[in-house]
Amino acid sequence: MSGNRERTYIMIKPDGVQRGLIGKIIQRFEDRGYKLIALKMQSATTEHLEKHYADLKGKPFFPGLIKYMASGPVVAMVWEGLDAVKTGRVMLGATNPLQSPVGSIRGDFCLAVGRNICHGSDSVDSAEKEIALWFPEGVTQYTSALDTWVFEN
Ligand code: IDP
Ligand code: MG
Repeated sequence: MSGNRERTYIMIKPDGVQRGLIGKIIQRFEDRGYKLIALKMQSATTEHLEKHYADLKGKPFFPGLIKYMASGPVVAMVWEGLDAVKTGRVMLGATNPLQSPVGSIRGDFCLAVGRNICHGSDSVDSAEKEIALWFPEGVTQYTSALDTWVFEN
């Protein structure tokens, strides 16, 4: 089987929630064959968001980013499947929506880098850290009825 079975942390940001894009974003991951193993809506605190974006502390846009992310609830999710981290990022598009190809989530639904509606882990290592940060209670475990239709083995 090519590709690694991975988990990635995907989050719908406050603008994605307010614009009514939750269903559309989830649909794309379901349609591709990824398995949803954790999901919750949460209004994150500034402290929590500063931990999530710790790598970006010091960037000029950091205060605005935290304010944006704290401006309303987000939808936190964990998706599992082949190459979930890399393919999840491809499905999201580039950080700047104007450079995101049509067909990607950002390329289809948004325009501004500071309002780019979704987040996806950038490596397997960050995915593990982000899943632990957003889901300290753990994720679910179940066998998907689609497994044998989506995976070769
Ligand atoms: P990513 O979300 O594609 O991984 P990062 O570089 O990790 O991009 O940046 C995190 C988030 O910070 C971006 O998704 C975007 O919302 C915001 N951001 C990044 N660069 C800028 C910028 O130049 N201006 C405003 N916001 C930015
Ligand atoms: Mg990032």
